[in-house]
Amino acid sequence: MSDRIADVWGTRTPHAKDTPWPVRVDTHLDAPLTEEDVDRWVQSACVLCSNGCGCDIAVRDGRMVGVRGRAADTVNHGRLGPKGLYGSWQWSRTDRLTRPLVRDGSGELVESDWDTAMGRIVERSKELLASDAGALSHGFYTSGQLFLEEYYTLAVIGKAGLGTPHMDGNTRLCTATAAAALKENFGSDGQPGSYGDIEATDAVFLFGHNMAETQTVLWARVLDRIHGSDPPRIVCVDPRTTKVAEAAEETGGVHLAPLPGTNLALMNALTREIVRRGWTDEDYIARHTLGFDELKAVVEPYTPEHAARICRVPADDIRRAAEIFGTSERVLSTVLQGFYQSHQATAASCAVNNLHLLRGLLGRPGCGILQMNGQPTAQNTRECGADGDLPGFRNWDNPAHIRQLAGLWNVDPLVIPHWAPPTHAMQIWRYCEQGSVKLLWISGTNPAVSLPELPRIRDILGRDSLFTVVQDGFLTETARLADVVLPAALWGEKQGTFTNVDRTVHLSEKAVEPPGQARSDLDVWLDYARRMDFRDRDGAPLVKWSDPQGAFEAWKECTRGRPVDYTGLSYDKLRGGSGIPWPVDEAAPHGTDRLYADAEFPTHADVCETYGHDLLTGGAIGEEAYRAKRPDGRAFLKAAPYVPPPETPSEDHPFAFTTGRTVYHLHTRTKTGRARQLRRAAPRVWVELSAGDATRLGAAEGDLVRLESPRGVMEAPVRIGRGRDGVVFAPFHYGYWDRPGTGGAAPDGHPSAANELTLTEWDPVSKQPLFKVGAVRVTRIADAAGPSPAPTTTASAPADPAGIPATAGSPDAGVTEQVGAAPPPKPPRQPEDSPEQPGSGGSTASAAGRGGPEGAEGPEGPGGTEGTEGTEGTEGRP
Ligand SMILES: Nc1nc2c(c(=O)[nH]1)N[C@H]1C(S)=C(S)[C@@H](COP(=O)(O)OP(=O)(O)OC[C@H]3O[C@@H](n4cnc5c(=O)[nH]c(N)nc54)[C@H](O)[C@@H]3O)O[C@H]1N2
Ligand SMILES: Nc1nc2c(c(=O)[nH]1)N[C@H]1C(S)=C(S)[C@@H](COP(=O)(O)OP(=O)(O)OC[C@H]3O[C@@H](n4cnc5c(=O)[nH]c(N)nc54)[C@H](O)[C@@H]3O)O[C@H]1N2
Ligand code: SF4
Ligand SMILES: [Mo]
Repeated sequence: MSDRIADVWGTRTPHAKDTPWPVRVDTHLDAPLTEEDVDRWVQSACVLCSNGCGCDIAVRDGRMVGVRGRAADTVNHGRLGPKGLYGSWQWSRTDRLTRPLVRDGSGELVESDWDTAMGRIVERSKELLASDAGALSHGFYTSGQLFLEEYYTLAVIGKAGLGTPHMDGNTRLCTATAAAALKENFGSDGQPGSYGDIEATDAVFLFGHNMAETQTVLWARVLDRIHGSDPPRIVCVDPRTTKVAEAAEETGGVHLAPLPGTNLALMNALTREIVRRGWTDEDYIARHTLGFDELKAVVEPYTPEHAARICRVPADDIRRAAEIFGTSERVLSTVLQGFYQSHQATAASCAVNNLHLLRGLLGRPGCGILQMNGQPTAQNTRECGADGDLPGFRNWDNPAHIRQLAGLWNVDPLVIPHWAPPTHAMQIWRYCEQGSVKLLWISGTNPAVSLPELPRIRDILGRDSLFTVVQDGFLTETARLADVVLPAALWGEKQGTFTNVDRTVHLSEKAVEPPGQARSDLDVWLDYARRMDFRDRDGAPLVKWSDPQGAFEAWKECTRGRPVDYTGLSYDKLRGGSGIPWPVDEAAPHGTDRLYADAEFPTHADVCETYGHDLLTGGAIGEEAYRAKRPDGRAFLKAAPYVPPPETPSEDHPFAFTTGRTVYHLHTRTKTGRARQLRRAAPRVWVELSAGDATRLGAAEGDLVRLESPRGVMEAPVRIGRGRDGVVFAPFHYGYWDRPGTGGAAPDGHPSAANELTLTEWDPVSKQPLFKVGAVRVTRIADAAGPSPAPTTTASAPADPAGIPATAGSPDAGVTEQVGAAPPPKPPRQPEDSPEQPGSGGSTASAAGRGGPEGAEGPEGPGGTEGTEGTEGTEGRP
């Protein structure tokens, strides 16, 4: 048994480059149960991050009692991380919402029933639709954590039933930049790379991505290469000394620790260096890209010395990083929130895409780009158009795309909002503040903790002019401020599919009944559509399905011929196997590992998802200007000059403030805070100061400090950490649901949410808010009551470990790891998919084997873990 709180990544299974990643099956069951006690194993995939690890849910007496990684899954080869092991199911028996709640005469939320709650919503909805405000009075703010079928249903209701442009997800806070950067360079959303690139690569660049804590199983995959022969070098761009940064040092790579908010200056210098040193693929650039000359001109001023002054990193480190990128045969890049949640997010993320284009490192094993997602189903929010996109990666500005949707849904094209770009979340909240959005339906997100500038958000949610519906499994901070609360069935309690970062689609089966009267989000929206009586042109019901599979089939039609083609998938095909990456169509019936192998990009004006933007200002490029460039399948090289962030340290607020995550919690902790082992591992908030800054402030480990920004206050004990001077870091996980009734002023007097401090600003292209840049003042306010509660196993490890207890699990944290079970069967993708074969819709299918190069996932292996390979249905006991 291993303790996966203390040992986050589990036992190493090292292997050489271009060899398969060994299988290790991780199982955790509620102590003292053993596999003998499990009634059924039900196929699923973990929804606690974007990695999408395949797992089976253990069910006993109708309840979830544990999980086991699926050996056959191409994503995880059996492994699970701490969140997946402990946090994916333990919340299921806790204080769930079991009945709808509505406000009574005195303004209290009281238990009610579905008829009353839905009746109130529908009454309000109809009243508003009949008023002058019409559909523009309705806003939807959804999630990256529901299922594909739910998003698509919501999108059809919003876009064709109501006709409101005010629909977005918390994906705006999460992966809006991933989508934006992919669209700007390649013409459409869709990750080029595959996780299998890890097996084949020579260098991994992580840009603002703490993979070690936020996709732990993907990091285990990297670690197994690092510990094998011919390891890749790691380059980490992060102001903190994360485990990724440590690996950079260990592998002879580079840790660049830029001041928050300076990423683009660094990227411009890396680009300039690669161009000037001649590490480019001139032929690839000439044949497959546009914009090289402009790019060279933009980056020209960014000498390593110039960028070094802006970023406060050594110029030689920039040169070394450029050299590793420029001279490694194969490079894999990942990008995440350190880049996305910043003021020049899209420009900096496009710069990563540029680097790959400049070297022609795309579409081949080991040469992937992963513009990461964070949430498990964020990809689907984007694909299905439950956010500010149109379903199937269609272009709102292209009338032919609108006609396609209108035909599919059998509605008048004019119903589908497309007279202006879809409204992004930050603007929806602004409309709520101004009073023009009067009904806000929030599902699967907890904005009273996760949005920037919480004092403002609480104020908006508290307004009488706004009728708020909150659909969640728990009484969150946000739910407490709602007019109607709808109890949602959660993961394991409903069926549906979702898609991870490398486009791999999984089916998650229903394992247990939801508690009380809780219903799936799908059922709630189907009920709303029925009660609203949305109709198509012929008077038939607009939404023509009544269950998840029906929604999936409808969705498949919506993707036909688009880059995101699902037409070759089915629930049955997803059963028993191991995850299949889209596009899956006639040309690629078994899925597609890598996009753009033949360097044919979906940039044709008739195909592309956007005509693009100016990266500096966000100004939209019109159709005519776009067509005039004749991109015709070539990718765009796009650059912008660096400008400083809107808030920088000043005399009043001398520290740069940045925020993020710890390995043990997901976001606002509604699930992980209810999982025993995870709660104990990171029980309360802390803030991280560098040793130098702590000394200057007279603060010792554990001392209580107050952080103040121009917007709010946060108070927490100090971890004297290993970050760079001048930067304060705080995890944003700690709202107040576990100390109820406080609306932001915590009962212990110490406001603990990092977003009390953050600012209402966003990237001009992706509109993603800037959680990683801000400025604060720090004051020491009380002596330590002991060391801070920050974990010691991660980036929050103390600079000086003396006297600080190491983070470890309790005896019930035991996990079995079966190393050396049979590897996943080799997916039969190779014969059908030929690299030369153009995919549909201008994108290109290619296949080089999910596990990387030929043979990387060879079928041979000893025996096999009993049951984990089982393909006879999903509920059979092994
Ligand atoms: N354990 C855990 N895993 C998760 C989640 C979780 O809540 N907990 N959430 C999931 C979701 S939705 C997401 S979006 C992902 C997020 O995954 P990540 O992006 O990896 O997580 P963050 O901690 O938000 O930020 C990553 C790093 O950015 C660094 N950073 C801060 N400012 C800057 C800057 O200006 N420049 C650069 N280069 N780096 C900077 C931080 O020090 C931090 O280490 O994680 C997913 N996985
Ligand atoms: N300061 C700061 N703020 C940040 C970030 C940061 O790095 N720094 N990161 C941002 C990012 S990347 C993200 S993704 C957001 C996350 O922010 P949120 O989305 O607000 O965080 P969660 O706690 O994941 O909230 C999800 C909610 O959905 C509920 N839920 C889970 N499954 C279901 C379901 O199937 N149906 C329904 N109806 N409800 C469900 C959960 O109980 C939970 O209340 O936070 C953002 N905020
Ligand atoms: S890496 Fe992500 S998907 Fe995999 S087990 Fe951990 S939280 Fe779940
Ligand atoms: Mo996210």
